[in-house]
Amino acid sequence: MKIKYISLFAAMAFFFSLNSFAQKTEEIKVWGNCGMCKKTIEAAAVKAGAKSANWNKDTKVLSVDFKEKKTDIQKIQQAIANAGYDTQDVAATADAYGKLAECCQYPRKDADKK
Ligand SMILES: [Cu+2]
Repeated sequence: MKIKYISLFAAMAFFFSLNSFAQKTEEIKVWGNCGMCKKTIEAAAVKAGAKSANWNKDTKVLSVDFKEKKTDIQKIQQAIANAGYDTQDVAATADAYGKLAECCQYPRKDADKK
C-alpha cells in the first residue's frame, strides 16, 4: 500500500516537473500598422523571453511560443507595450506611442473612446 502511494507521488512530481518545462503557444491581439511594426513587436516579444513570435499585420494577432518557466504572457505584453504598441491587456503609454515612427502610429484601440 505504501509503495503505491510513493509511486503515485513520484508520478505526480514527474508530471509537475514536465509541466514547468512545457512550451506554450498563445495568441495575443496587438495593435499596429506595417512591416516595421511587425519587426518591433516580434523583437519585443523575443526580448521578453518568447522563443518565437509571429505577428500578422492583417489580423493584428501575435502568435508567441514560450516556455512557462522563462516568461509569461503578461511579461510579453508589457514588453510590447513598452515598445509603443497596445496589446489586448496592456496599453502603451502615450510617451512610448509618441516615439514610434510616423508610419507606425497606428489607430489606437481606445482612440474612439476618448
Ligand atoms: Cu509600422
